[in-house]
Amino acid sequence: ERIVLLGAPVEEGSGRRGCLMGPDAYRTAGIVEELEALGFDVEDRGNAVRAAALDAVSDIGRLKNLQLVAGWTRSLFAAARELARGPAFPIYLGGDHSLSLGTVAGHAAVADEKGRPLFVLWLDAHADFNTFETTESGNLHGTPLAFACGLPGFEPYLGRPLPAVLDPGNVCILGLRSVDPRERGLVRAAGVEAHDMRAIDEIGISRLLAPFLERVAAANGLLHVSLDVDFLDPAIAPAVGTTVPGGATFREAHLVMEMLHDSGLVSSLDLVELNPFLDDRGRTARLMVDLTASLFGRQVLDRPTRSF
Ligand code: DIR
Ligand code: MN
Ligand code: MN
Ligand code: MN
Repeated sequence: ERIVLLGAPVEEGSGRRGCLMGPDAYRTAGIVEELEALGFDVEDRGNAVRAAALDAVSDIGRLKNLQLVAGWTRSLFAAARELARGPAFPIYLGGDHSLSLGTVAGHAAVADEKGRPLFVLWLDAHADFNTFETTESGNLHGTPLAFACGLPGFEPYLGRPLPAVLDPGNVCILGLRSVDPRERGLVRAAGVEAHDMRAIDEIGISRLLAPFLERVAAANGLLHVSLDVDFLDPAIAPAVGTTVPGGATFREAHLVMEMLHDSGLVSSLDLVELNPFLDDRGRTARLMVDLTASLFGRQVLDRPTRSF
């Protein structure tokens, strides 16, 4: 089985610098070697290059770096669409979460070509469901899920109509603990399945995830996973610009990855928001690589593959 790595050194969508070093931090932390040790044939395609910033796109109000983010969206959409059509499993090495503006759109377009529904699992402290209207920070990494779900007003990213719109009913967000007031209304109105940390505390992360995986399986869907470093508790993952206390534990995060592996449903992965400038001796980068290894089958004891 083949895995393709594509670096997406995007940092213009977050409020600070450093995510541009993310792809190389994953390489330094051994992502290629760890996946090869699991028996995969890994091809590192290096880093994507941003398309020209569109002059036609004018910066709007307090939105930060809209032209540059639109350039990244266009190049990553094209790259993801090509990789989604191929036989290998793509892993996008971020880069801030605005890279998912392009990757999710690319995978949604190809799922549409294949006549299969795309599902998205969003592992994040934040919902990333802001629009140009609702964003309080102006940071465009807070918008990718709203964009993918077809909310209005994102013309500068990729023009309109979108190649394919993600059904909000096919999205599951896990790990929430920071949602802006107006953003919360959009999440509710769209009907996205969204679980906050309290739900994880009370119900348990596996009991929240399993029914979603059952839905993906029943629909013969493709599943894109977007893993934001801030899904994790900052005590174990300090290398992110938007830490929020009370995140997923080491075991909760690995359990999600292990269940995803057992499901056999995942078809593409974003690793986002790693800011190596904020890391502590590379431990966040290494944890993200270890979580990726769990998603690709690393386990302590052999288990029969579970079906969902
Ligand atoms: C906040 C924080 N909701 C915003 N968002 C993100 O800026 O829109 N932080 N994604 O990582
Ligand atoms: Mn090892
Ligand atoms: Mn995010
Ligand atoms: Mn986040």
